[in-house]
Amino acid sequence: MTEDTTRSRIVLRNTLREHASPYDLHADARAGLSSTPKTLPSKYFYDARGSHLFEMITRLPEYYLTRAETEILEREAGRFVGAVRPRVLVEFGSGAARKTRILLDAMLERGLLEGYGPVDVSAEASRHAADALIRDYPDIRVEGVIGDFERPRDLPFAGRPRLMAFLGSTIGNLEPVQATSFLTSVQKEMTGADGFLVGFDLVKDVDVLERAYNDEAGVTAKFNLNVLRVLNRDLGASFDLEAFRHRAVWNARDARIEMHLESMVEQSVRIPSIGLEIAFAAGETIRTELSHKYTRESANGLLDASGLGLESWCTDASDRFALALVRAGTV
Ligand code: SAH
Ligand code: AVI
Repeated sequence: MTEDTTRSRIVLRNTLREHASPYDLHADARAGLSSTPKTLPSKYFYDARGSHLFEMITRLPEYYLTRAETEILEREAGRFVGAVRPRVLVEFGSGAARKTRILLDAMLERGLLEGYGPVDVSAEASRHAADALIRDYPDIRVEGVIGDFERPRDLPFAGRPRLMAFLGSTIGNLEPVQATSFLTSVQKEMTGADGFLVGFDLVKDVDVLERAYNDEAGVTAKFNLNVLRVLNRDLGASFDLEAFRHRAVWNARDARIEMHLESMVEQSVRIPSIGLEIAFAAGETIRTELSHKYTRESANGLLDASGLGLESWCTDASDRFALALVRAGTV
């Protein structure tokens, strides 16, 4: 196969700079850093370095999520694919698309696989994943979107029976109101032939949860601090990465791990491109990520509110993680 034939099997439409794209670092940094408490959306972690650090996180001994979800996929992928009989897989927040292969293999084995539609803000991760997939799946077409999944319009492969997937518990990185609005938008794009797999990390022992976000090797700390590098590079900000430290704590009231960057000293940081000078007290934090943990009941409530009907709920053997197969119903 020539390079050209290989390339022509990949189309990645970049919607990040489109009018009204919800991916707007200038606007989000201005709003988040001038609010109290200070916040930044977690989607800005994922430049090339951040995506690479996330891949390292998935291999950490403390980060059980990826292993637990892989266990479920290895056991159930054939059943999910047999139930939906999709010709294509559309994946939100696809990243390196490694677990994806378990679903693609199950589709291939049944002679169903035609295409893969990744939707991710990370251009680097998407290109890398697409290149690797067309190499390893000679008959697949990749038609993806480099863009924000919070505006899931014109999803790839409309008209084909699709399995949608939102793996890794990235749903947990959205506040419940945002999660409902995202799931509702996907539901509106789905036909009766489509199925949707949603991964939920489950509420569990606080120590296990906090360890998963405070690994011994300090990879999660690097991942968290990476967002300040992104602001320094893309907004000309002057964050001193040595003057902030990573914190991840369980918030029992809202059933979520919160990641913060704590200013270790009183300081001020300039971001000329958005006209901000931000004052930090010693100990003050920027909240950089929410990672909500679900129960079967709370997940069901979310799906229900989004017009999605639960067809099956599968957990790993230790009940740490769940994959829900859902169908579009009516709100
Ligand atoms: N699905 C993979 C990767 C999860 S990491 C897994 O389960 O291991 C989260 C992924 O979602 C990253 O690749 C990141 O770039 C992407 N992402 C985060 N917020 C996003 C958003 N709002 N729109 C599109 N992609 C987003
Ligand atoms: C992508 N997302 C589901 C991860 C999580 O667990 O919330 C991101 C992450 N943050 C710290 N470690 C991993």
